[in-house]
Amino acid sequence: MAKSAWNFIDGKWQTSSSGEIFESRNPADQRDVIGNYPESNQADVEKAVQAAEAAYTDWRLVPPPKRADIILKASRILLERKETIARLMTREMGKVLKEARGDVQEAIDMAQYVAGEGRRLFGQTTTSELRNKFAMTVRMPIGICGLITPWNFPVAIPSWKILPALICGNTVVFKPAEDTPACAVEFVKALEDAGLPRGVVNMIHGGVIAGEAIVHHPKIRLVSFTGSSEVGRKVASQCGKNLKRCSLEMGGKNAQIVMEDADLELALEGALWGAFGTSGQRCTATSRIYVHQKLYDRFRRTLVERAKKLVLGNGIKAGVDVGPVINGEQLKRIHHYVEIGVREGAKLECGGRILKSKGLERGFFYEPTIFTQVKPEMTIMREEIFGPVTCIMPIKNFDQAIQEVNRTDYGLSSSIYTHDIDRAMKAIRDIEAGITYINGPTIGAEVHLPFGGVKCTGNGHREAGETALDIFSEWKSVFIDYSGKLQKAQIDAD
Ligand code: UN1
Repeated sequence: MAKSAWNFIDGKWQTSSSGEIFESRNPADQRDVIGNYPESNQADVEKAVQAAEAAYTDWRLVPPPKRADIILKASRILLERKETIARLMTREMGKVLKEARGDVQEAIDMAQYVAGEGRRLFGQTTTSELRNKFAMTVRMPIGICGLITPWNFPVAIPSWKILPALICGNTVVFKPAEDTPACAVEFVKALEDAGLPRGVVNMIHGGVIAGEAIVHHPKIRLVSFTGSSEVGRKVASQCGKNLKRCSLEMGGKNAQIVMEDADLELALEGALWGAFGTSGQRCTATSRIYVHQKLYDRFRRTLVERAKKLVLGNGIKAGVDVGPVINGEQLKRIHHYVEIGVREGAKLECGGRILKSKGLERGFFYEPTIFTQVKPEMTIMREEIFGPVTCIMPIKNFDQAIQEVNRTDYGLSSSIYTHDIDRAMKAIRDIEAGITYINGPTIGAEVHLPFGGVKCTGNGHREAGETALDIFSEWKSVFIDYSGKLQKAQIDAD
């Protein structure tokens, strides 16, 4: 049964003034309608901003440990509802149930981590160059934050943005992806049920119109966006014009290196999980694999064998390894990339087809796909595909591997399988990426460490970890002079 839900503004669930709605449907079976959601417009964003502005007056003064109490309560609520939300997530965006549980767990972890910050939010105390003077730094909230999130981690990523924003004392206008409104509703409900005061988090459903209204709104002082580089660039330039703070987390073209001394079995398991987990729809997904020539044939053969055995299907069913991709447009886009790969001369080792076999005909299923005989300049080796497609290329030595890994516009995640400590250390030093795994796949970052990337992956910020606080707060330097006279810094004494 389709349910309708609404925007959440000033603590009230309400429809959009546009009167228009959009549907959320199950990508594994398009007959299954999850619900109808309002297509919001500028007027809705305006209302949300007004609510966020009014709520900010008091929220910024709530002691951070009290803000943390609410966040911790939300984590308990999410834990109680973990199974229900995970099932809804599999239904709404397709990832297999185990991974959907992981997505909710990531939000629980983030809530627990952020709640701890309520009793930290450390600044510095330091010396002064003058007598009887004290100096320190404190974090200040920024104001109203506009948070725009993607569909691939429909609960985890909203938690990465909303919770650090809240602990710092900001209020929020949140626009979840149009493909996953139901999951976003569940996350916001957990905050509502945890006792978050009205207006502190406001949620607006919708697409480009709502998103642009958020980015353009003069009272929204910060925009945090996770999504494609194409949209990210637009967000950044608009924010640049208005001198708004803007934090971006965009694409990846993440690579795994397998050296000749690697544990082959471990490297294979990692590659299979990194490339095809979440149907390759993670910004951290493994889309390039560089294997030492000594292991190349065995690695290639076994990975292809195993990829062929992966079971595609509705992620709610036990035994299914790979769910559908998010929607028809994305399915076409993935296939288009595969066609380009073939045209440019890469060898399709397996996959490469949209699957319409029995039981899958009403969903968006793409076969796990592996290319070999690839060249660095090929489109499939350069552009982010965001689907179950990976490329394997042989390398002669470590130096070549590092060079190839860095030959990309992106720099999110990376991995090397080796037992050579010197090489591992050099990889940590020389790979241009925000995340490097030693003997682990490119996916699976933990919430208490900074998350983000270099080059075109981001714009210098890091979500998660303590660094998230730097996105959502401003520093103030404070000088307290208790000398009772005018003291002049930098001026030579008479
Ligand atoms: C993303 O794909 O945008 O590191 C986030 C990982 C997950 C988060 C991925 N913890 O793979």
